[in-house]
Amino acid sequence: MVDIEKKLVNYIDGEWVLPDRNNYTAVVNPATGQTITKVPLSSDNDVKAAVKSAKKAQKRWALIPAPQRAELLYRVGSMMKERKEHLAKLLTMENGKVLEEARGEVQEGIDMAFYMAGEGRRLFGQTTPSELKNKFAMSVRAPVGVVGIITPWNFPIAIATWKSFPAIVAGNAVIWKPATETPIMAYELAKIFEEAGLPNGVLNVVFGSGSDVGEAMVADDDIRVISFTGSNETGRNIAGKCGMKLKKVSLEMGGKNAVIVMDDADLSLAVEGILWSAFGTSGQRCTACSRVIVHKDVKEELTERLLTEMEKLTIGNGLDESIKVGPIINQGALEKIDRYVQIGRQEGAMLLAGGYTLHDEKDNNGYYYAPTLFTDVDRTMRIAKEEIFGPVVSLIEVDSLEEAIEINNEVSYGLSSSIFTQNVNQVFAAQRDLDTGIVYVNAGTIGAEIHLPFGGTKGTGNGHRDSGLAALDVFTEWKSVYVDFSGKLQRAQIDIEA
Ligand code: UN1
Repeated sequence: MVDIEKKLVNYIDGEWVLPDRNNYTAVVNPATGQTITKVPLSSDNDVKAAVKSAKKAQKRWALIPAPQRAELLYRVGSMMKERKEHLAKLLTMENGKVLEEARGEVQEGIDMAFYMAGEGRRLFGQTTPSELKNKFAMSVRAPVGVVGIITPWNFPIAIATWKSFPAIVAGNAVIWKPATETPIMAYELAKIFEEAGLPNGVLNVVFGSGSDVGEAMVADDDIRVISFTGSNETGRNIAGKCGMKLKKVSLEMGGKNAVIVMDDADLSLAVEGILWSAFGTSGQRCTACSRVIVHKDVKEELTERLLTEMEKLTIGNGLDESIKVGPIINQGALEKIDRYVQIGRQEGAMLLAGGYTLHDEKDNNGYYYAPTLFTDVDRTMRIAKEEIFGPVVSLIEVDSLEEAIEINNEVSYGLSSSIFTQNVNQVFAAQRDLDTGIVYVNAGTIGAEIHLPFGGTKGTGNGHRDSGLAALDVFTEWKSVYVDFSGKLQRAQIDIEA
């Protein structure tokens, strides 16, 4: 068995196995700076072993009827539900997000389990008439084979369920590389699958870095899909390599999400929405609000109200239920956020709140950043265009809805957007014209539900979607099947006379 207080090991072919080389890195609780456990830095040999086991297992797994494969997901969902509190606490410890949000993330995984289990009894294909007599035509979803999933540290369990559950219910076997910062959720989820009775080799977890494990997965011809959530740079690198190999790749790479506040908005609601979207998870969501595009007539009032509410935010260790904003994942991320704040100052934006790192009084080795608000931000500034991935918001003033939409759309990302207005015409115009994969009306930019497609336009991805039914398109191939029961050779397009 694995003693997670000492170190984690890989999960390959239904066994917990030591990595190929004796190389580990520390897993640190970002709230305290203390080491929780160690995680293997595996090599391409570990990936090869995982692929070998997955190839063998997948053939058998695909022959099990989908409703039975789904039974297993029901069990996984039920076990996650029973262990929700346990999982949430571990998630807070390895990732830092506050307990309430950790519970929410685990719930997202539970929802995904039950939703995808339902798909085991649907997995709808299509039937369509043939152009020929006595011939039947249909298209069915076939599993792709062995698929690779690469998941980030900011949603270590939810995003893993968005990818692995549809893959598994559709009859694939999975090689999973979790982020090295947050391997405990991967360990816990794999353990749940094991206890739920998943056949050996259908899910394999290989811990390690992107440059070793990730690259080996991309390079391996037996892995037919790579589904990745993470940074833009890494995603583009993966896309390039997969492109040359004609390997299917699904990418989700962040956002520069805006809340638009119109002059008729319910300002109390808008403030709540902005606070939750911008400072929840310390801004470390792909969907986090990092721009507020505000109508000039309500700018002053909105700013004042925001500042008043920001002062009330409690910052610290997320295990303490009174805390609203947890730590930043690590020192590197903290420095990146601070660099952006310095850039914002140099660019001439006015800093109204925050703008500094801080220490929790009890856990003074954690990585904390004060919720930060800039105003007088010009749309051309870097802080208005680049993803910061931290608790930093830029206020941009506009005169009209048209201008707000133009500014929302001119960044290179297109994940999430939101508008606060009570004008129904503006609602419909905005939902049509905002160039993002997710649009909210009178709600912040975060809080996507798992049965809708998740992803975005432009630099956010490459057209695929996580979760929702769309996830099945990533993990299945369309197979067109023709059954000719005429007893003679009928040539399509030629023997078409009635
Ligand atoms: C992410 O930040 O990559 O919509 C995922 C949300 C969450 C998922 C975020 N349900 O904010």
